Amino acid sequence: MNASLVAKQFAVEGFLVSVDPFGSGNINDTFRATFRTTFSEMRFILQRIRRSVFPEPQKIMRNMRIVTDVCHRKLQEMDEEADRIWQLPKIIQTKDGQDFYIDADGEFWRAISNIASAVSYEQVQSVDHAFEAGTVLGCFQNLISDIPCENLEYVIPGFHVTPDYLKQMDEALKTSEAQSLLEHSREARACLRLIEERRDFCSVLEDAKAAGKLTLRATHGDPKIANILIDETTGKGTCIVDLDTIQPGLVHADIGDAVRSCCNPAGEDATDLHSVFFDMEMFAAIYKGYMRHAKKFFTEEDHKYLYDAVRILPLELGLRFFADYLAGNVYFKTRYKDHNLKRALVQLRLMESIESREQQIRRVIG
Ligand code: GN1
Ligand code: MG
Repeated sequence: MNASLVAKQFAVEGFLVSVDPFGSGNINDTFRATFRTTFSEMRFILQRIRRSVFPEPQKIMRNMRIVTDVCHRKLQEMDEEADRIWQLPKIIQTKDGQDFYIDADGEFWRAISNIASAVSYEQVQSVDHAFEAGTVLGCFQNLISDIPCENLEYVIPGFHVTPDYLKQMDEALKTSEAQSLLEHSREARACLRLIEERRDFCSVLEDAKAAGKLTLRATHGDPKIANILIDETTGKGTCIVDLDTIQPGLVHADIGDAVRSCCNPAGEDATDLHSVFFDMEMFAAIYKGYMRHAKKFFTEEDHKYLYDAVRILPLELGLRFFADYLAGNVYFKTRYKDHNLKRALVQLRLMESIESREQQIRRVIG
């Protein structure tokens, strides 16, 4: 069903003016719908959820309902002492009171409120921007830190379980298609070598979890810089969006992911690998912003694994892109041939840059 027809299924007043593609997600299809009445205009975000990635999309909405209810209540209580207005999307229900809509083709759609007067950037803009990104993630994690994991669903089983991605790569490598890709591409062989050299390291966070050193908490799952919105007027962080991947996990995956995205000023889609490096100034800033709030729930053990988190997330994402390249680009949307291979190379280059700065990074972490 097309997005305009679907938009009209949600409980929004007025006349549908437009539905346009929105954002730059790699998985779901996102649109922004605008409705108008004689006296007002209402915009909301409409998304078609990729069933091959999210096997049970209802679970996304159950988690989102729990998390947004908790956060909205706390944010309202916080108003007095807060240094800014925090925002967080609200679920917009269908006309018959459901949190999602399933169309005639069986496609799963949901609508959430639009965040007012805020912008997002694909790449970090400044040290202040990095600080704000850290502040927003830390604040969000703190808000959800008392939600019991038992209350949350696993929307993507194995999400951010790095050794599972190794298994996916190993499976893909068994196919003749993947072997042929390797045979014909020096870059693909370089990727594989960089990953193989770190095979043992891939289980560092999972081992710490199994040993009881790190515990599961409610996590965002995808706090990349583009998912953190900045208030157009004040320049302060105001919101974290893309709440699809909320599920029990390690806060390390969140902070590692935010760092890998924020401290690479060349961005995920850099075409010149020489432009990719780990920016220490950005790291110091995002870390400082993050700890403002995260210190309220961070333990000593959490602290010990921070460097590993910073190192493993670009490795993990590089591995995910590379495994998808080998498997024929079935998970991430791609815009050109070998896009996933190029993306993998960027992440692995970033990882090497992190490794070469290990001592500096550890000094900042303290
Ligand atoms: C995907 O679709 P998007 O852009 O929100 C991916 C993240 C990656 C990200 C890299 C569910 O997120 O894990 O970090 O691409 N989301 C999922 O850009 O796999
Ligand atoms: Mg996402």
